Amino acid sequence: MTATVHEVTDLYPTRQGGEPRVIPRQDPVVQGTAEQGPMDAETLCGFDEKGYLTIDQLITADELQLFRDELKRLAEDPEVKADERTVVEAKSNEVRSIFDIHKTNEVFRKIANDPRIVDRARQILGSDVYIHQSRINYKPGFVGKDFTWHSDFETWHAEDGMPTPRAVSISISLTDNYSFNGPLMIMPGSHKHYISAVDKTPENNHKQSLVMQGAGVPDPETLTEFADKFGIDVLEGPAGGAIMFDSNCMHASNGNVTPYPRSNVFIVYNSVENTPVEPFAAPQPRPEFLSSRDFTPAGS
Ligand code: 6CS
Ligand code: FE
Repeated sequence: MTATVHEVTDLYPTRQGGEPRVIPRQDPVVQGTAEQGPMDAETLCGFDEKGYLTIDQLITADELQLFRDELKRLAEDPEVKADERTVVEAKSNEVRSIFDIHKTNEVFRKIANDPRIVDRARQILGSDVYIHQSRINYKPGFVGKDFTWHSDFETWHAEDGMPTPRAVSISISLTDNYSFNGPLMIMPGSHKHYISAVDKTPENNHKQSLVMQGAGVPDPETLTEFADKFGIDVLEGPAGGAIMFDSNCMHASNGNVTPYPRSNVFIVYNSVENTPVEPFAAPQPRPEFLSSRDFTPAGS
């Protein structure tokens, strides 16, 4: 098998064996300006510093109800459950995630291209943006499992070939996020430091990584250093709010043993100047429902 030679220099090597390493981020976090709007300088500065920002009441009560009804309908549709883009929880077989919903579902296609979100993503990334990935995370009551600590960019670099962390995610809360039902946790400031993981990427890794990530998960020692250095912000908030976070934030969420689901819709915007090349550390590219090859600018 011929080795893949990258024309693009790998500034973020990972999963090459050896020892875990921490590499300083080589790229700016915010590439747009306050003048470009809609966010002011203070908001952009906060994002640059912490790696995330919160938006109270991004969507209306009517939109929230519409999204919730759609969530219920999708989770109960046997065809959706059997689809390869749907991931179920290991034990309960309840729906854990549904990927690619900006392509397969008109309700979520619309919000994914809404200027309230796209204009913010364009401003942060300083360019036109397209949707790299979308998914609904259900985190159902009682059986919703955790998402262990990780950097999304580390996966998207290793397995999807995303060259730099010039990508931003938005998580729109469709249920109330309490301290106790598995809200998103972010280490503020961790996005400026890239953890180069050790284990190599197995063949068809996504078949297990979307249920329980293995390759790319940082080692406990480095995670402890990060937690000591950056702390852990627990992002509680009412349904309808949203969190935008840099692709290289160290983040996680705990399991949900409460009766209250923690469901969100998650959309990833990548700069059109940062489109994927060959994977940097995987035997083959992941399927299109995880890493879109449609670079049409969002919002159109
Ligand atoms: O592998 C991925 O692309 C997904 N995995 C996680 C744990 N977060 C980001 C992304 O949706
Ligand atoms: Fe993630």
